[in-house]
Amino acid sequence: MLAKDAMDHTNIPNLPLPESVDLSHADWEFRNSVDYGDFDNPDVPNIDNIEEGHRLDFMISLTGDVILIADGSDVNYLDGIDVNSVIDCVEYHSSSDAMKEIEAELDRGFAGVGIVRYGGQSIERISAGFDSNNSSVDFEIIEHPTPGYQHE
Ligand SMILES: [Ca+2]
Ligand SMILES: [Ca+2]
Ligand SMILES: [Ca+2]
Ligand SMILES: [Ca+2]
Repeated sequence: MLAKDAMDHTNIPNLPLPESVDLSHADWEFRNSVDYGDFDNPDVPNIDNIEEGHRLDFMISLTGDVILIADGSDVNYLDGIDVNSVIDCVEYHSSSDAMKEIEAELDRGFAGVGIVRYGGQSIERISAGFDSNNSSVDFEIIEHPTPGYQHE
C-alpha cells in the first residue's frame, strides 16, 4: 500500500473524518523532502520525488490521470519513459469521452468511468493478477476504499 501521507485520516486533530481511511500502516509513503510541511511517518519508508525543483507532495487528479510504475532502468524521464521498463500502467478518467494520454499498448481503456468527485469511492482491480491492459475491463468502481485488501 502506497500512501500520499501515511496517517490515520479518520482521526486528524481538528479535522476528524470518520468516513475516511487509516493509512498509518502503509508500506510506503510519498514524501517530498523539499516540501517542509509534508507529513513524515517515521515508521513508514518514504518515496521521494525525483523531479528537480518540484516542491509539492505527490498528487493525482480526482477526475483523470495516469499512474505508471516503471522498473527504474530508464533514468531519464524527461524524454518519456521507455515502454520496456514499464511494470504496469493505469489510466483513469471519470468520462469515457476523455482523450487518451497514454499509449494503447500500456492501457487501451479507462478505469473509473463514472466516478464521482469527493464521492468516497475507490477504483479497484476486479481480480488480482488479471491484467488485460485495458483498464475499462480490468477495474471497477466500489463505494468505499478497502486499503490493504484486494477485491473479492
Ligand atoms: Ca506526503
Ligand atoms: Ca516516512
Ligand atoms: Ca526516457
Ligand atoms: Ca496493466
